[in-house]
Amino acid sequence: MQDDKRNKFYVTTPIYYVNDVPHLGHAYTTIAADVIARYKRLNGFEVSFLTGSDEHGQKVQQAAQELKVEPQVHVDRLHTRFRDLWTRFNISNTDFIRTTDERHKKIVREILQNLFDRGEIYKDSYEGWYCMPDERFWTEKDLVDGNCPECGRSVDKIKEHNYFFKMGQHAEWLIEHIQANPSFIQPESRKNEVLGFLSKPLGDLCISRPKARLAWGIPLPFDDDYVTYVWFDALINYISALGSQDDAKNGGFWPADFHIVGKDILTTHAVYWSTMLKSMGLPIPSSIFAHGWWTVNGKKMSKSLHNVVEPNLLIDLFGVDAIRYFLLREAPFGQDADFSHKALIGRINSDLANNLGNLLNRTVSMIKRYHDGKIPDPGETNAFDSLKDDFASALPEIRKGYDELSYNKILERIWKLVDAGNKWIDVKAPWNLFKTDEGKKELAPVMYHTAESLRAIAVLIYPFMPHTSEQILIQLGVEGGPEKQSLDSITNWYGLKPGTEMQKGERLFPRIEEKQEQKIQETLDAASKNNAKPKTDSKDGGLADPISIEDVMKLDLRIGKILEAEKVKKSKKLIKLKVDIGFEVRQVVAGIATSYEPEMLIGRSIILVANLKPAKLMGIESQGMVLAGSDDGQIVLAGFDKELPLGARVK
Ligand code: ME8
Repeated sequence: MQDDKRNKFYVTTPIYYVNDVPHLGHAYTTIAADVIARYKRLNGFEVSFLTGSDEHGQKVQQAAQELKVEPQVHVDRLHTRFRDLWTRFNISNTDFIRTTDERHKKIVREILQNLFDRGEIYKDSYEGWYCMPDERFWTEKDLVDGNCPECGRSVDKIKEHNYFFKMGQHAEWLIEHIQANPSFIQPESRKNEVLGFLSKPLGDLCISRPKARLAWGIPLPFDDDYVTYVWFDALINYISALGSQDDAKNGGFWPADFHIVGKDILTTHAVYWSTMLKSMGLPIPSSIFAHGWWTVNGKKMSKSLHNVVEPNLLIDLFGVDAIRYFLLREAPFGQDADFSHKALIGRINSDLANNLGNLLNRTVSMIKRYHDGKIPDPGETNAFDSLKDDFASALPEIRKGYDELSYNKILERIWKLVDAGNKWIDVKAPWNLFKTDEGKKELAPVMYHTAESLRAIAVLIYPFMPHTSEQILIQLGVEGGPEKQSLDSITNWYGLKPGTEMQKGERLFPRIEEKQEQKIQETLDAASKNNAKPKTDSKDGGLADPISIEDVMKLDLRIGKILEAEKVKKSKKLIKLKVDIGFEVRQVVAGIATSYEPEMLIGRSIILVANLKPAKLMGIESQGMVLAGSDDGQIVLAGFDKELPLGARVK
């Protein structure tokens, strides 16, 4: 990390796909970035903290088509779900970039033109396998069982002209850089994944998509028939948000100190982005941190699995800071973790209510009782320095934790200090000191140091739990909020002014009792039932009633080949097909236009329900039905790994 970079610190999150529902996984990354941003501010850094939304591409175009609105209208509506969630989570981002912002599109086009002029981008014909949902090309050897290696869905063979970025020339220096800079890819364990990727020949990157296939993107400045590949567009957000590629004009924030991303997008950041920057003549980021997954019952959260944990509901039930704390305390940042409400409630009751809440409540009520609600005088003696020393010795460990983004270790260390505060009260037993005149002499310094330890804890937890930190400081009568405190004030101690009147504050972290827990569980169950309601076309539930083998045999399924395809006028969904099933040619009307362009269909093998009674769709007779599956509105035609003769029966 470049702590000496002119006292400026730049941290980013991925820009999230605007058409996804924001879930706890997205919140995780964004909260983690918020914590380091707040920590750096406490250390006097000027911080640029960027998040945003990724708004171009096939899925957005398709969803907008289905809703019969312009894509821009669609993304204008959708991106606010992320913005609003970040406000609720108390995220202190300094900017929110959208890839449809003019400022972004302008810089993307400038960069493309510059690379093209310098011969870093060239046009070539390309033949490969294309995964529509992922908008990615694959080579034959990338495919797994003939399917997309990323999402497992079917791929289409596509031959077309496209533009390529000369990425292949960059492998050597990148490997050297990764090996020479251990903090470039963090955690350490992820480094080998990237090196493994780079050990295979690194090809050039296809960075265009023909407009005929995908119109919703940034047009290439040197060829209006193409738009920019979403990843080439999206990665540039980290530069375009700064307003310029020119260091003098971008406020001196580049290179980024941390790109915080999930492990799914490490390669795009470590390889695509680094090589893009190199050919743009810009330094590469100091560090890319790829964290682990939040799973539910061992499965990655995903909209299509209906298992996403809805963050707004969690905030309503448990409060913002409890969730921020839990997410970063529960598992090491680089590793996967399984989410459960039970574990969350467990942490709230033990760490927050019993430990921190208890320290606060005891301190405040004793100062009220013994010192009239005013911060007492610590006196001259250093006989009470043991608590102060505990805090001072923890600070270097905590700082180191931030350099490595070991959030769970930082919190663990802070909670040892919370325990030390509680233990101090137990050992000093102010209630006994209050009983005798001799004891009363010690009472004021004991209570001062107790209160001061609480101030120090408020400062330490500020990056993780800003609201709680603020509330504790209010109760201690400290003015100006946590941002006005500094980490050095923990070593210097004596931050509280004797005689300051304490203030009434919110009751923080009441215990969640068993009865309440039951109610919470009911609310969550109801919500997840709603979430899990199978759609009629869902792949993971909603099975129809059983049928017999005789019923199955009634279906006459045949292999066919599409000879002609054209869109049905005035229909967004229907395509009229001519299908050869060996012994005759059928006219079939299929509802697949949201996922297939007619040109893509010609010559394709399909499976036809050949004995379906003819029916009219928009006045056109359909003599059969084409088999297809769907995932989140994406329709995928059924087919076979190997060519079969036309008219062959499928059983
Ligand atoms: O990939 N656990 O956007 P995206 C933890 N637009 N983190 C998770 C998660 C989970 N279960 N699910 C998602 C994109 N995330 C691109 C990024 S950047 C130039 C373009 C988090 O909406 C995690 O940070 O699919 C992951 O990398 C990111 O969301 C993916 O967000």
